Amino acid sequence: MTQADALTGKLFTFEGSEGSGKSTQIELLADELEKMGNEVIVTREPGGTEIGEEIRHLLIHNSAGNDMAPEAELLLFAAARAQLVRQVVIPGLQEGKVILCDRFLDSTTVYQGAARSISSDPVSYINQFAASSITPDLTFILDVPAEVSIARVKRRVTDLPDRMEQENVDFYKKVREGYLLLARSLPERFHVVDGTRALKENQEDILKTVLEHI
Ligand code: T5A
Repeated sequence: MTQADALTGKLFTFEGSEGSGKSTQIELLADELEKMGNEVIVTREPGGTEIGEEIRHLLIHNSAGNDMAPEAELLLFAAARAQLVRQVVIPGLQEGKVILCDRFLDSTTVYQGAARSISSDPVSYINQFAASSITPDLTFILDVPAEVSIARVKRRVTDLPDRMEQENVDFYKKVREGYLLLARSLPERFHVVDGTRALKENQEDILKTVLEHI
């Protein structure tokens, strides 16, 4: 862990494109870890705090968001993260808890950086500032082809239109490539999981890997 020694907990983050299976695996993992006696916090980005959930609504479900400039989008994701880190992540790590976070700063690197083409310097600086330089102990990337993402998202029924899910296949391909590039550049932090495998197989892989870190 890169943060100060007083932070005795662990932060595991889950990344990947829409429908890749992050939430499903987080839920399964949280159950297992709690049964083993760990104190677990499950949270998500954007969201996880009252302020973050309001920002989430603005980013994802608000129709006015269709005209949002990529730079405004970047700063709103960062604002939600800044709140989550200070209100949930740092206190949880100080209390020795295991935090499972559905998306974190790598989502910004990939979606706003690689897929929306904002240059890497501001993305990287804003990420570090928002996350107070907190780095996950380990990040799982649930990797699925763009077509699988789109098919899974289409199966889901929601009553609100989701702006981010209306992106085309090229966008999802850029997201996937962005994650795989990150994983190649920092192999010690990333663990890539084939999101098209059976749920149980991935559940066992993720649990085994987490147990090696706690
Ligand atoms: N975003 C976010 C940014 O652009 N920048 C940022 O900095 C941040 C933090 C978040 C959006 O915001 C963007 C990225 C996103 O576009 P969201 O609604 O939170 O939006 O979307 P996701 O995080 O992608 O959540 P999803 O629910 O879409 O995907 P999950 O959690 O990966 O998938 P899950 O577990 O819900 O599974 C989807 C379906 O697939 C099935 C499940 O049963 C479910 O039906 N499934 C499988 N089916 C077969 N085999 C498997 N192995 C399966 N695993 C799951």
